[in-house]
Amino acid sequence: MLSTWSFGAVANRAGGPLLMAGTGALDAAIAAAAAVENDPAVDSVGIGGLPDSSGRVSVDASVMLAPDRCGSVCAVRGYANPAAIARRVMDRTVHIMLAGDGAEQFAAAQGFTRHPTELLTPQAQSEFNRYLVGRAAAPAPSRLGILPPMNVEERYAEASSGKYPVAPAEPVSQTPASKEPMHDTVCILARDRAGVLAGVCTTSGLGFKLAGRVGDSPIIGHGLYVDAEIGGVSATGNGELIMSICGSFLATEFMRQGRTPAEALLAVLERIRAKHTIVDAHQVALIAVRADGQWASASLRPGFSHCITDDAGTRLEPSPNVMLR
Ligand code: SD4
Repeated sequence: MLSTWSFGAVANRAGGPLLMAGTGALDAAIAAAAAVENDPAVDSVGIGGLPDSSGRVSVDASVMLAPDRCGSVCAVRGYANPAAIARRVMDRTVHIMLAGDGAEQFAAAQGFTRHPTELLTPQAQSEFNRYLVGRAAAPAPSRLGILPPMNVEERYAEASSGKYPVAPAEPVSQTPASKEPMHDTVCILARDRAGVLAGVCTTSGLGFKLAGRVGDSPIIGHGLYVDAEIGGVSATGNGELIMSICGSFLATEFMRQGRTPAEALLAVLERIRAKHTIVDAHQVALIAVRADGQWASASLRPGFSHCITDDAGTRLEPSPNVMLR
């Protein structure tokens, strides 16, 4: 079982023993995901997730075994375990993805219980209050997910008002951000004793995202892709960077072409670097497990850890494959 960030240890502690005891890959991965989703101390997934810019928490998740066995939900409010709901979408519907109200109605019909506080913990509420103070004090539109005016009419109308200063892109610094806070997703790849590979990706999305914004995590091929014959990949970090190049699908295809998991992940990060202006706040990290069990993680910047559970035990380790050192 391979998972993302330091809170991957919460996942692996719950799911790893199941896997070792012979539980199937998907069941073990969903149990691992639920442990993180239900942990209010993790400010990025399920209960305790940071809210959007309107102050409400919404969650996204996907699960995948193979191109014909996948499911996801996005923009779901009030349900702590979107990974399990995504699995029901896979198992009980002819669809792959349900969004918003419809996903919530489906969850209720499937017997999931709505969380009494809509997942917002006092800690997340106080982070939100701090965010509001910061937003009022220093409006930096690009950091709030709102770009400066982009079209000609807006630029013309706003030019004299100074209302939307156009911030220059921040350069990549020599000392890249290496802290883990602000990271928001647990990705889990599990390979069971029978060699079945399963992936789960679950998140409350980027903290303080615009209401309605959906990232890579619930979209098959972006935050997660599994092709049983080749392997599986899952991604975390700035969803917009990952989505722009179909990150998890691309890495899987690189493995299909014969690259090792580490080579495939670094090639995806290279593609992101080539196609974007990378700023200090950007981070992307990926994990991969090939069908034969070979695995790797990689990240754009230092500060990313994976958690691995195998026959030698469970280890939380910094990823050795870092693109921008
Ligand atoms: C998103 N990729 O919603 C997620 C967030 C994340 O570390 O993984 N942050 O864009």
